[in-house]
Amino acid sequence: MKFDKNDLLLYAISDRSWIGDNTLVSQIEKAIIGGATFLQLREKELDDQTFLAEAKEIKNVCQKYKVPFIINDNVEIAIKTDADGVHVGQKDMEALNARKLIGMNKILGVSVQTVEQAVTAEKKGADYLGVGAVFPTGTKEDAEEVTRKVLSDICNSVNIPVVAIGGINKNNVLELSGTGIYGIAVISAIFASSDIVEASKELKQLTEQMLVDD
Ligand code: TZP
Ligand code: MG
Repeated sequence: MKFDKNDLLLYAISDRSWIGDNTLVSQIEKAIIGGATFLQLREKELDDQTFLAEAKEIKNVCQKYKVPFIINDNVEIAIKTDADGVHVGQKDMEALNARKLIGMNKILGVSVQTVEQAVTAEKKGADYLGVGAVFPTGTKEDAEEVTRKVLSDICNSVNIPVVAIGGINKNNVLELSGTGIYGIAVISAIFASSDIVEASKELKQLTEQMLVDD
């Protein structure tokens, strides 16, 4: 088994724009200590060499806590670091290609915004889907909005687990109850916090509550 569906409960996605005087690796470790159950390294600007070195370091932290380690977009770095998987968007490498390159034993996540994209991604080999933005977000400028109905239609249309993403925080996470998701993927609600451990802890508790209310 590559991962347990329940590992998707609190999916933390890194963002170096919030690191300030800290290091990304220490921020990520705090998120995991607080309760993050899945970790995606998302880098948009780094050159390959720096990205690779950083990915190796963060993979070690994830391994220490037995948290699946996923690389955003960059299949080559995922392969080179022997990451647990890779996550691709609709504008990135096609899911089928990514699957061919990483093999069957690695985790493939795909971002989708429609039922059609979701069904296609599952056919092409996705292990889980990220669906959003479910709320307005300032983190991804070109994020398209996905309604609650579409989110729930997607959950009903595929056999792989779905995580919601986009603008999710402690004040709105409970609104996702009843949609059929397995967890939430968050950037700023964790990494923009001045207390990352506490922010993760609180979000995890609320997400568990949201799923129980389901
Ligand atoms: N994809 C859709 S919305 C989003 C991504 C990467 C940004 C999520 O960031 P935040 O800060 O949790 O809204
Ligand atoms: Mg992408």
